Amino acid sequence: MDQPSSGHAELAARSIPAPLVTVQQHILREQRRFAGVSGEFSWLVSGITLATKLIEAKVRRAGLADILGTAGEINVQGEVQQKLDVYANEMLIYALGVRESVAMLASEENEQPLISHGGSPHAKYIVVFDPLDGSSNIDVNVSVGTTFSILRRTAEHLDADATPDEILQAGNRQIAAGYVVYGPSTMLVYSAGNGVHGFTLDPAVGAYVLSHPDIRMPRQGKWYSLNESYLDRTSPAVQRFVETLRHGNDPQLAGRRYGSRYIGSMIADFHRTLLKGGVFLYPANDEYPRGKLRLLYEANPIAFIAEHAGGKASDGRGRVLDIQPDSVHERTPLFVGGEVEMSLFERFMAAER
Ligand code: FDP
Repeated sequence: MDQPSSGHAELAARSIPAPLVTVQQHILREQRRFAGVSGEFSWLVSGITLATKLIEAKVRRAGLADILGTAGEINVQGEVQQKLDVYANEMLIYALGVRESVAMLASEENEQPLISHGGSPHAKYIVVFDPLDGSSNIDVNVSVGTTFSILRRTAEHLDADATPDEILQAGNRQIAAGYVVYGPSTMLVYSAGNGVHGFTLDPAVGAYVLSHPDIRMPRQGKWYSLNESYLDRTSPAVQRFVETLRHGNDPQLAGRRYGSRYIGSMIADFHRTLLKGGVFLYPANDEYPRGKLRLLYEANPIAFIAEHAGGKASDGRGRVLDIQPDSVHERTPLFVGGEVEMSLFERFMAAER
């Protein structure tokens, strides 16, 4: 006589497909493996996923904005049209501001950080973000993104308001970071220090589902990515580095001659570099003597993701994640890529010193 089957075997027998793993499930699963990580953290991340879904819905309609009403006018829903980056900022502030675990928010769009749950003993996190990076590309239907970095408060006692200097932490103290790229599909790339994982937004169910577990950056790629128009205004070492990639004339490159890819939307350029390999660079030049990209909410999350995927990120002198920031909106040069490109880069920079 047949033995009664267990629930598990029964499910398998009915050949129910493996359930989707959402970002929330993934974080909860990870938390079980690390003592001392509370549910507050996954609730915080759900603020980011909620806000970015609202942003993505708006980005998808960007091309229709002119039909529905121009900026400053009342549209058919009776809402005043807003610039997308202002909207994106408001959504993140709204979704994160109601999370009790968030003590302070700092955004590219706000001169000063915003205190959200001052004095709450539960408010132990700080979130720094760029709500819509690459926004100058929206008009021409090019991918844009949101970057974020999560820090722990540094004050010993949480019963006092967070102070802006608590934001000024080196990137190596990020407890999680990532970005969302609004491209042909919308994808969240995230790390809490235990691998880099990609979740694609399934529009049918409205959830980010695990599509790219444990992303590793290829050791060597075939593209470099920079705004080449500035090249003759950067340092000779950077110029030599790019020339060498182009000609493939260094033994370390094993004869590979690199091609060029530059979108001009950092997250899209970095996302390609993460998945396909190569190097993305935004060096200092005479127009931006300290580089253009912002350390806390652009370079740091990108560097965190790159390192946890086996790549490297440098400001030309050392590790991006070791830079001690002096101000919330400070800029930095950024060179980020795979092992082969970055070790060649470091050699060229060292030779210049
Ligand atoms: P944007 O000004 O469109 O927001 O950080 C800002 C940024 O875009 C990056 O996304 C992008 O990589 C860079 O500026 C492009 O700058 P250049 O036009 O100087 O190449």
